[in-house]
Amino acid sequence: MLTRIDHIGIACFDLDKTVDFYRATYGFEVFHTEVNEEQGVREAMLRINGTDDGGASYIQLLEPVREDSTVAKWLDKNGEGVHHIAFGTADVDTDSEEIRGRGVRVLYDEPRRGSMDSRITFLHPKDCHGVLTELVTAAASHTSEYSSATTSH
Ligand code: MC0
Repeated sequence: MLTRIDHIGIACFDLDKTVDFYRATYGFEVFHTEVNEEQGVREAMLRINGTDDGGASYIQLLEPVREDSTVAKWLDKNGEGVHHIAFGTADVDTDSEEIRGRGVRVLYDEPRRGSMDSRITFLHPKDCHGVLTELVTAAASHTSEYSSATTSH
């Protein structure tokens, strides 16, 4: 079951400058950064809020690290902007198979590694009314980190 917005992915040309914009304009701070070589991106996760299923919601800023990455290709065509949305689920395997059974193309046979050791897959934008859609199961460590933070309040 999809229970939350995990993140909104925003493609940018210059990650550091874009992070500066989000910090100066909205006061959002970077929660996590990494390079995902498989996906060809350098990314910053700006944590917006925790959610009651133990996950969280983020803005994900994405800068390509290779000319042949999907984000580089998308930036060439569209310029900067919203690249995808991601829904959070406790079970990306089951949900992606159910959605595949409804006739939507799921891009990976098995979920792959996403930000912060999450497990991710994507749905083809042409089957989702023009929106590249990602499904995410957060790593258990991040889920428990949030749970313990909320139970202490
Ligand atoms: C492409 N299209 C999109 C789109 N990307 N539409 C909406 N949003 C997007 N982001 C459209 C194109 O405009 C085109 O439409 C058609 O889809 C085919 O696109 P293409 O430019 O020819 O590119 P393809 O077919 O080679 O690849 C598109 C595809 C690819 C969605 C399969 O981008 C993909 O595999 N994406 C999933 C992986 C990904 O995006 N990784 C980066 C984020 P027309 O009408 O012109 O035919 S990694 C990430 O986010 C991780 C780190 C995480 O969250 O943890």
